[in-house]
Amino acid sequence: ENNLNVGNGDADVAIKKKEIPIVQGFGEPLKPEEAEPKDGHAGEKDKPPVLVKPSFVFDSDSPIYKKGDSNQEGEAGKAVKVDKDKLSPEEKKKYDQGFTNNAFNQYASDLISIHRSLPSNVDEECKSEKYQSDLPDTSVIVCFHNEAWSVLLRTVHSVIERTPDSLLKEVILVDDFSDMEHTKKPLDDYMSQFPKVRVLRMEKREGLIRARLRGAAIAKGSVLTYLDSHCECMEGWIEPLLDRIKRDPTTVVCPVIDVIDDNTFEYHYSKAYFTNVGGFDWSLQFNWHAIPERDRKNRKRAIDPVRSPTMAGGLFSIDRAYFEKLGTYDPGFDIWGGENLELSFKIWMCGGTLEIVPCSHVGHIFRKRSPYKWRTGVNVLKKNSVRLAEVWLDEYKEYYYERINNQIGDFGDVSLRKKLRENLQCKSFKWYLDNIFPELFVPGESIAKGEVRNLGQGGKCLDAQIQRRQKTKSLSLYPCHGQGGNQYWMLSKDGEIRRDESCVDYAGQDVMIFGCHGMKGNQEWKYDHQTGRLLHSVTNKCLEMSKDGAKLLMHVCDSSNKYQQWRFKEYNEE
Ligand code: LR7
Ligand code: MN
Repeated sequence: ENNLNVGNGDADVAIKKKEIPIVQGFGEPLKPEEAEPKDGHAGEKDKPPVLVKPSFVFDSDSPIYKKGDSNQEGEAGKAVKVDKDKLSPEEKKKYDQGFTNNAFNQYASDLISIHRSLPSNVDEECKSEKYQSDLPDTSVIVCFHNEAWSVLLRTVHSVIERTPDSLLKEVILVDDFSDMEHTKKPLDDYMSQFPKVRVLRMEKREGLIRARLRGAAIAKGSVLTYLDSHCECMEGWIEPLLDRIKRDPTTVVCPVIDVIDDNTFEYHYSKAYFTNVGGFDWSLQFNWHAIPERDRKNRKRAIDPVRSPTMAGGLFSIDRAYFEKLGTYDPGFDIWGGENLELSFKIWMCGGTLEIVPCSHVGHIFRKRSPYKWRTGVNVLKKNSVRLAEVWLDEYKEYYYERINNQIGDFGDVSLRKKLRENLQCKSFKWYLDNIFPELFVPGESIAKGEVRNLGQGGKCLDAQIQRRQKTKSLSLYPCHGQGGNQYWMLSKDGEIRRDESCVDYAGQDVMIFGCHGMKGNQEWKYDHQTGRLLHSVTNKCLEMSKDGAKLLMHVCDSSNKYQQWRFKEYNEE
């Protein structure tokens, strides 16, 4: 079962981990098609799909093994539209099975050449960029657990075909104990034609992080480049990355991660102008946000590398010796998650630099759910995050623990990791926040925090499950569960009732959740700890729970009305 819950697995405090990464501003998702008008390739949806054999049968006659001619499905990164209704019952079954097994449209991928071409509308300025000669070579390490055949092969081919031979030391495929048939002998047989590709197998399911460490242990390139197993590298992807590392081996670099649509496999090239950087929130989730003003000012061109507080995790290059010096990853991290923040914090706190390089592009299939098994009985992600917090967050770890209701559980032994931090003489987490990520809202700066309980009869708590892809949603009431999660709020000095980058907002209709804009207005509330009143400044109305506890109302303030009285779990006297 998938353990993506915060807290002790209560469904009400579940958070969603997936999101489209193209985000402009905090919590303001920008869909790829809004970023730029599409150079219309509509009108192709009625083409009947070319049928291929089941994807684990290697059949060199299948069109997907040939270099596509320009009108083959998906060429130039175009969308493949399969009309499911027109498929035979047998094909339909295959189609559904593809989604079930992978959480993306495997059926569509199986129609696309594993050598397909990608869009050519790349940033003009990148075309004329010059990189140093004698760049260091790299090992490309791809870990996978049950990756679809055509998708895995397309990942590998995009690396082999679009990395200059002199820069590609090897490709290391680490099979994290897959059980799908095609990942065994068929994969070995197929890859045996490429002297640079090595397939490494884990003897048991280790999870992504230990699989990556195993890959690193045998790698010979002077740089390590990690990719997920469902990527497509664009022409010219590696040079801009290696160039930065050659200038300074303590610079760790990420490409721009373009979205490959999980349904149509359309490749959405994201122009340099829209480059985002990584952040995180206090549930220790990675997120994207716009380049902050202070960096924007210093940039001459949109294609200049930009500092990023964190990395998404999957796609980056690092000097091999530097990775070792930093103590690689915490080998106590299981299955998935947390390692991206561990490495990010470590890079900055221990003297390195983390950058996103706008002229390097790699596509990644973003999924809405995790298709494979995690572990049963443990909240893996939480355990990884607690280890991370214990070692790197100093006193700030409490803010994460509040979010999981202090149920930190058994996180194992972290003494070696603490020793590592000591030996490297890394800076404090406070230094990191002050200097690298000053944009982050720190709960300590808040006046009140925790659950917000109504004192009327049957008093409920303010509750919202906030997914970043949703632009707006209404604030609701729910029986208080005392788990933090979706009922955790902070009252900022500016009168915002917020969780991370989301604020309670009233514009005259329903009480909503919006991205915080920092301009007070509809997001300014005055809380009176004595009376429990939550007054909305602009409208002069008070937040009220309806008598039946079903909904939130905004009414004329009435100090005798219990239903207008609220209690934050924690209040800090000035
Ligand atoms: O047990 C496992 N063993 C594995 O080898 C579980 C997963 N894996 C492999 C898997 O096959 C895949 O290649 O690990 C890779 C990552 O897993 P995904 O693709 O299911 O998850 P993801 O894309 O959401 O993963 C993101 O977060 C992870 C946290 O541990 C890693 O850092 C991934 O590398 C990261 N992916 C990216 O950064 C791509 C951009 C996503 C964003 C934002
Ligand atoms: Mn992935």
